[in-house]
Amino acid sequence: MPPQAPSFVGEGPQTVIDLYTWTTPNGRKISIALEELGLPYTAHPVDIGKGEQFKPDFLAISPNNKIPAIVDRDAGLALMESGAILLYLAEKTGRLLPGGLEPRLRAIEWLMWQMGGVGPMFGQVHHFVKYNKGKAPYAEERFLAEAHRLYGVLDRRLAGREFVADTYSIADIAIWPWVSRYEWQTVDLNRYPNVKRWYLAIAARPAVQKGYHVPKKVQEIPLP
Ligand SMILES: N[C@@H](CCC(=O)N[C@@H](CS)C(=O)NCC(=O)O)C(=O)O
Repeated sequence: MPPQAPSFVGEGPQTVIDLYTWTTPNGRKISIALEELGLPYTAHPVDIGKGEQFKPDFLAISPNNKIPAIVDRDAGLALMESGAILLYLAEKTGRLLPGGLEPRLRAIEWLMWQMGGVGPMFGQVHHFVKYNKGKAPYAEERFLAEAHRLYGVLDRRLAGREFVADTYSIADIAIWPWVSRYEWQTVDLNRYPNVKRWYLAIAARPAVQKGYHVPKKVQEIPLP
């Protein structure tokens, strides 16, 4: 049975989640999840290139001075850290996280894999390989090798599986925007056919196509 829409959508005064975000993988995770869930939200751009993440108003919501962060006015709750926000949105709506102990833990397991592995490692690849090429060859080599190892892990996980936790979940939503930077990582997705198939299937989802361009459109979704 398709999941029920959360009861507060479209009822009474508009319930609004304020999303503080920028055009980066961590930010896009949340706009994609909000689009998938059909939750009303307002996106507030925080230009991290201009240092807006250090403004006191933003630090009151996100003390680690990083996007994304949300304020749920319904719940009177401010939250930072994309993994925590995804879990919160899934809990709030009862969607994008499977029921049953093991399926639920599998989704959380792969969400944590993204948070502890893919995000930090791919982030270092972007820093050294894309933005500072030639300055630190050892760091380029080390983080690129780690990125390829992680792509291999993901490819094996997706062999014979549509999504990382079987059904589409916040784990896929957390991983996908990082894979969408495969060109920055100099990674040829043809080397990882299961990842490529999964990536293209998620890229075709209307909610992903909308959420990717929040808070503004920078480019089309890269397609291998
Ligand atoms: N673990 C955090 C990482 C967030 C993060 O690294 N955000 C970056 C953009 S993708 C940021 O705001 N950087 C600004 C800075 O470091 O000053 C999460 O998943 O939310």
